[in-house]
Amino acid sequence: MVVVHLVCWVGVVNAETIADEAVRKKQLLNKEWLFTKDTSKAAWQKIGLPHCWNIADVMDDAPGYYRGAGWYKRILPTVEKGKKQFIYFDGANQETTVWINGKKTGYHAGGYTRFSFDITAALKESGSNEILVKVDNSYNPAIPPLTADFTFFGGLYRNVYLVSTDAVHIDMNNYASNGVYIKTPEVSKQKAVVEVQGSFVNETAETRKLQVETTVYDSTGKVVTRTLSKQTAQPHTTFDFHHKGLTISNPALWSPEHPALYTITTRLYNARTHEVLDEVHNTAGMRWFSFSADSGFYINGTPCKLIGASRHQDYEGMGNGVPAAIQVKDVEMIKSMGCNFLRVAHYPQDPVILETCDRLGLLASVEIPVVNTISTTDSFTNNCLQMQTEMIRQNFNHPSVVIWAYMNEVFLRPPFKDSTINKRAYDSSVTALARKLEALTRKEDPTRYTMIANHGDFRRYDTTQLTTIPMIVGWNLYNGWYNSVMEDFSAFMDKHHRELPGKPVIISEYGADADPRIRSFKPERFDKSVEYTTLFHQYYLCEMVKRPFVAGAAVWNLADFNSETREETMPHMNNKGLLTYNRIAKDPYYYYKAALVNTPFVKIASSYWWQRSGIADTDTATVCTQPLEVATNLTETELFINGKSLGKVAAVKNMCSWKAAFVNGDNIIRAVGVKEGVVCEDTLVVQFRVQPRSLQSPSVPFTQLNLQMGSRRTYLDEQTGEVWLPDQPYKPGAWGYTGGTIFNVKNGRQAYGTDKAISGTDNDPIYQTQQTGIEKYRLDAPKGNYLLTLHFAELQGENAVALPYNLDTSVQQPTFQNRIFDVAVNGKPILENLDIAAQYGRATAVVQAFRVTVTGNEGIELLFKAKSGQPILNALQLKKLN
Ligand code: GCB
Repeated sequence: MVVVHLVCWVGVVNAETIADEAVRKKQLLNKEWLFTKDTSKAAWQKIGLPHCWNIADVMDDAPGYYRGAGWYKRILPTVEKGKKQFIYFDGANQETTVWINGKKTGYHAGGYTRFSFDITAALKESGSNEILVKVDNSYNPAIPPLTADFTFFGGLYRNVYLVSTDAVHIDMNNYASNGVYIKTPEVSKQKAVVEVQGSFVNETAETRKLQVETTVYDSTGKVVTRTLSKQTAQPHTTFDFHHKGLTISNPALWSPEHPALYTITTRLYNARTHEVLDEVHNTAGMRWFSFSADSGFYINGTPCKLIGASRHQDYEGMGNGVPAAIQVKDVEMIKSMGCNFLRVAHYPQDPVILETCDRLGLLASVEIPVVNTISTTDSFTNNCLQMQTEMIRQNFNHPSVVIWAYMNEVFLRPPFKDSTINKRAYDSSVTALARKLEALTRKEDPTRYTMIANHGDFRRYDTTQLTTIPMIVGWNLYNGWYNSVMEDFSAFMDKHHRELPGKPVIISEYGADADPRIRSFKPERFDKSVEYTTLFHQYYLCEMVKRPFVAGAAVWNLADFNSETREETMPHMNNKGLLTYNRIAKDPYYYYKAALVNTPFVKIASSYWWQRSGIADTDTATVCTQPLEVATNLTETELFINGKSLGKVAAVKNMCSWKAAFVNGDNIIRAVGVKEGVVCEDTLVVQFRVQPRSLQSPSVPFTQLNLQMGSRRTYLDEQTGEVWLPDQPYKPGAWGYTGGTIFNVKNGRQAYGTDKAISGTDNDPIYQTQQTGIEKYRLDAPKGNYLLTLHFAELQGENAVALPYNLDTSVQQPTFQNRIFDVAVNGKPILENLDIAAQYGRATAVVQAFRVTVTGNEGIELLFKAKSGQPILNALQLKKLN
């Protein structure tokens, strides 16, 4: 390589608008692909990109999903003679091999970074050119991630495009970056100094006289400054250029509030003819920033607490093959929540993500997917280094990026079960890998900070120096969720500050699961209720805000995401999202918005919870009183239900709460706040089913009752709109159980029923709790014909597993005890010798429905008779037929 030092001049600036990258031709190749998993069967199927082949199998009851090869082929567009042709992949998971006209032209390892190949030599000058691509998402011990709490969806799931250039062009062979790197070595309010560096290539057989020009345009397209260098380029040679000292006076600074962008264009000219041979545009932002161990993050000299979320890239019904517009919306949702930070976790994502961060003013941390564990091999190390280089070079110019990160909880799943691995040797391999990645990152980009995200085992990461090697320590903390109590979170942050006084800190993760179908008036850890998660976030945010040394925090996670191995209430999903899998806001999203935005904000927090049910306040009442919360940044708001004011209530931690009396049917809720004379309001229609307290109630005639045994939460079946209520001990005139205890897989410690998925149903929660040892169930139903449905599932046994990421392993599973029992209704046997485990299997939904007629005052009485072990009941539904 010939390194050329050139004299630059900063020219007189003229008004001029920015042209597109008109010289090189970029063609999107997302259509007309054929796909198959099995080339031998020739079952090619027409598809378009983005494409993901695991959409269905990650959601079914069978464990696992297809991890193997997928083949794609298509005919390439006609190529212009004499041009260079490069094929670009924005991402394919995870190993990709490319053949052009049967000739192998490239291989890439890694599922989340871009890659490109020069395919010119393999193309035919006439006739059609076929591209065949093999993508393979099999486990490969040399490629991170090896394990993780997310699904390794296979497919050609991002854009593919063909770029054709002149034989003299800006370097296309630099880790799929655009070959131009922008630095701002000096930025102040008065002046910004820009440096542009890159390479260009003369792939012709002739010597060429060339010019490289850098032009800086402001956001209106006006030229701010320009520089030019000249080079006589020998045949088949690559040249570096380095344009220094481009100065912008009184620059428009880039910040979360004012994300001013400049465009920097690099043009390569034929010096003789002034023909433009190649051209690349980059956006750039003028800003400076720093992290302090005592006072957090600063941008342009101003303190700025980084508050945001992490984002996974998958979406309901699409896996990882998500169109750009939907991805952009995710970033917009973070911004509109009032955040200024995005942790792009656990891997680099689609280019539109950081482009949108630049545009909206979100600061970003990006990382490679070294998650849970590492392989101690050279090939693994090399792949990590390659990914880190790709990530940095491909995203170098984004002003939004302030952190390059490279490890996440690498001591969570160490491979000690493999007896060939010695703990001490493993620890030192992790340290060595961290050192290599740190050194590489600092060399590649001395202008950003580095970070490793650790789980809450302080000593483990400290003794292995993972708290010393990076510039920022990230802690993923789940006190009050996976372990201990919320208050331990505050203690942990203080411990960091005390014991690692020189280290800036970011809470790189915190969160709790909220299954949007589950609600509770007595929220508790692990119940999966939205209410518990809202309390969790209120606590965490307030505690972080109190501590200036905490530079920032990212909620885990922006949206629910697929993690195929997870079980729990919504199998295969991680429900820590502030948004659902299809991006509907849950209450905590509105809590954050209320806490973070400055413009007046009033929102009925539980807008997702518009189908409700509850028991009437008294035996004769027609209403049911339940809490209702409004998220706001005003000091107080007023709530109206069906036109009646419930009064003004002061906000506590950005929430106002009332007890609202709901009537049967539609309830119109209106929340109103006023700030400086401006009225801000929100409305919601809640469909409420008032459940009579007494089944004989004349005021609310009985129609239907859905009960979950052993449960303290309500559950909405989103398909039927039926709400399942917690059960109760028998109350005369009403209903309830006699005998037995609430099933708890961990003997009363920290679990909520079982967290094992239940096969044969989508309504897992109604089967996951249970009354064990039940003797009798009585419903004082009035005269009539009924459909009585009993739901059972065997929850005990060695198959029941703890939450996959539960760090508390101290609790033991009870051993399986066989159970056989009979059930009779009003003296008539309806189920005999029911042996659920033997007849249906464990953790499987069993539904038994019966018609029951009540002729007088006898009601409905179920008797459970044990033949062996203890009888159980998981849920019960009673519907009045006539
Ligand atoms: C973590 C991991 C993340 C998981 C998350 C969870 O600490 O970094 O990948 O998804 O916890 O929800 O368990």
